[in-house]
Amino acid sequence: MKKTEKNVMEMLAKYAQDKYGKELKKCKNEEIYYALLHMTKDMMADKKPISGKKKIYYISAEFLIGKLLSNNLINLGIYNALDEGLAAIGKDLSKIEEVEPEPSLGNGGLGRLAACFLDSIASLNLPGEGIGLNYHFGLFKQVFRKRMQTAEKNEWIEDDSWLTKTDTTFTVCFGKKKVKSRLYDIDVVGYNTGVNKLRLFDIESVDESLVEKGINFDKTDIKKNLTLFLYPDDSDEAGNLLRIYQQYFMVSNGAQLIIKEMKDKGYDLHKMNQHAVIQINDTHPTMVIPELIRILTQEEGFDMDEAIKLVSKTCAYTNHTILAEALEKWPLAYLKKVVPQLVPIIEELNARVVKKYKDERVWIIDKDQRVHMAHIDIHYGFSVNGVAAIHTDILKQTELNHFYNIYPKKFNNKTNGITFRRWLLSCNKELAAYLDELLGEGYKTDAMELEKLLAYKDDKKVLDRLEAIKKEKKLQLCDYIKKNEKITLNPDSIFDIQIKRMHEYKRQQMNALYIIHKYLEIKGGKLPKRPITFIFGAKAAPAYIIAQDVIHLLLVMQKLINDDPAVNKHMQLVFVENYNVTYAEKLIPACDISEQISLASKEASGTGNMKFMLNGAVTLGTDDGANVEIHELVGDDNIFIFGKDSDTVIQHYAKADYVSRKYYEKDAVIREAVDFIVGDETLALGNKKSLERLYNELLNKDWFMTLLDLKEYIKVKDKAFNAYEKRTAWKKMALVNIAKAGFFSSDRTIAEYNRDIWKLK
Ligand code: 26Q
Repeated sequence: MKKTEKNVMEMLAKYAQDKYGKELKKCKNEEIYYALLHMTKDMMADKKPISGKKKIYYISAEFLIGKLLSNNLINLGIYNALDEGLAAIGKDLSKIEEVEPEPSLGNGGLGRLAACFLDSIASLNLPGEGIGLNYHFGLFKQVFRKRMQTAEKNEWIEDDSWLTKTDTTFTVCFGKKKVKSRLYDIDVVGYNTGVNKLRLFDIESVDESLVEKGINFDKTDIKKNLTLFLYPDDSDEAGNLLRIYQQYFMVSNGAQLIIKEMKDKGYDLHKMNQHAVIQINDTHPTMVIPELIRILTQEEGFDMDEAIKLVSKTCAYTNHTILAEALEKWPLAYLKKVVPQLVPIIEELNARVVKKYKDERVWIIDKDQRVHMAHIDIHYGFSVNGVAAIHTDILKQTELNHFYNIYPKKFNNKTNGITFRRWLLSCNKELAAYLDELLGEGYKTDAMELEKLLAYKDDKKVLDRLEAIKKEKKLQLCDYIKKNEKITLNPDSIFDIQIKRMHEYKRQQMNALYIIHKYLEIKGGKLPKRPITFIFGAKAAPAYIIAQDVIHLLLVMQKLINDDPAVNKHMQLVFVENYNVTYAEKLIPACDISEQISLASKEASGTGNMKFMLNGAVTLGTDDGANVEIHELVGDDNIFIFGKDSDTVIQHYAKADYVSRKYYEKDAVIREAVDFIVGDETLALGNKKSLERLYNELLNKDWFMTLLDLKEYIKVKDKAFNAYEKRTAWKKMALVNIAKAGFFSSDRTIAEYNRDIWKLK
């Protein structure tokens, strides 16, 4: 036994003895998990907090952190020692990790990005904190009933958890209503560095018993419900008001915390921007700007001009979307109801803009008395960034062009990244170990070193080993899916995976139409060269009806295909239930073809695309978001690109000349696939209303232009499946994708944020 292994095992044995009064060997996995949790928390508490003159506060409504045990152990440098030590006494660390519930604090990309960023900020030894909310049930748990999505509360907080209750409390006022907050911390340990914190605020008076059936609850009593759920249904006024309550609660606590820290450290508040930089993650935390101005002017004696200037030098904004419906515009009347104290500040901010600019498109309050949150950020922050090159270009040239003309210097790009600690070292230990062997461990801190792998492009031994690792990960996934979905998959088939939030712009419905097409081909006797397994994972917002219909269609197809012995030999379909970070960690390493098929111009970046690439999958995608940069890095030969480009799509919107029915009418293949949605086979298994609604949507609206790209998608997807048969060439493609993934390390992204925006050290 090596020294560290002996030490950590001895330490763990002591924790187990103290807590359960028994030998480690006699402990159940669950007991070992809690012993490890306490040991790890104590080790992190003993580590040096990362400090410095200036700190980044990353404020975000979502932090999709995933399970923490494995990552914390890796970053503390004790994973392998524990893994081996536990194995020596007949215990399996990967089974122990399963005991941990996954925190449910995010929807998707934006929340997961925030979590990757916290890991990289700490790993680059930069002082930084996440500021957010401690949602008790977070995002709903997805349960399928009658092949439909239903939503249940997602309980993740246990008595023993990574959360540490602190003594910090604040009072947050909503007009005359006062609410007491309480701060909970989660330690964020960097890779071989020190510790930062994720600070999650809660209400003291939260009442979990308010939740009725599913995720319904009384939306009126905010003293009890404020932190129950993430993004409760926003289809009605009460839901919208609750979102504003949550947002203000988050930023008011954040602002109070930042000011308190400044004072505790003896800093001059007038120099706030030298000690703090606030990154506003999408518009959800925008109210931090007027809130800070309010506090400085009303409680700290600043005059308005200085307060505005100072806050503007402290706040920076990241945009994550160009979808009009996702850009927050709150009716001024709602703000008056929830946060009347901010309204005069927002009106003042608007008045200054109106005085300076005649162009109404840049005003904060529009003629319908709606407050455009992004406009506050752009006028009163010092930096505006998009999250991939094409996304930033579109912001500059179209969506935010009138702002870009005013503030060209504020705009900058920060292409997203992912933490390789979670998305390689933790979720694909087999691949990481092999890379260690081939390349040394330098790539773990300098991801660009992965390029050294290119030297092995023609080395049969290396290619075969990569293939063997992929096979192993597929077998592990098959086991997991068997256990969770009760479906037996064929590990020798091609794994084609689309996992992400369910949304029309991401076009899962286009993938569904391909699957229908393939099903019809197989029924007609045209068989694929090798069986294909189509895998989906996605949650749809409870109020987003068409997205629910797409889930329904796919679950109907799943039943139809998997139950048909003539078909299931050649293709299988599984839509995994309750897709989350934990599931992603199993799915991504097992993937052959990564589906990134959004309508060009609509996916700001995507980050799943990067995770798949890093794990040796080949992308089938449109030139959208970060796919464009993946395409540039790997070249035409190592990616499958299809579809109309973003300029063409933007033109279609500008001219309003896309008519989906035309594509349906002129092409028999498209017609057959679309008609199948409401054919006898599907209606026998599915809900008529839902399937007809989806059919009509595709024919009469198809806002995200599914039928525009369907034919080319079918062609290029078939090409990808055929390419898979040229095994050596395919394995080379996988190798090139891994080798070129280094650019997408969030360490690179964070280094750029720091160099251009935060300027911490
Ligand atoms: C807004 C108003 C009302 C209700 C909900 C919302 C809302 C909630 C969540 C708007 C947006 C979100 C989340 C957005 C998101 O996850 N965006 C993704 O961000 C990733 C990280 O930058 C990108 O990679 C993805 O392309 C982008 O879709």
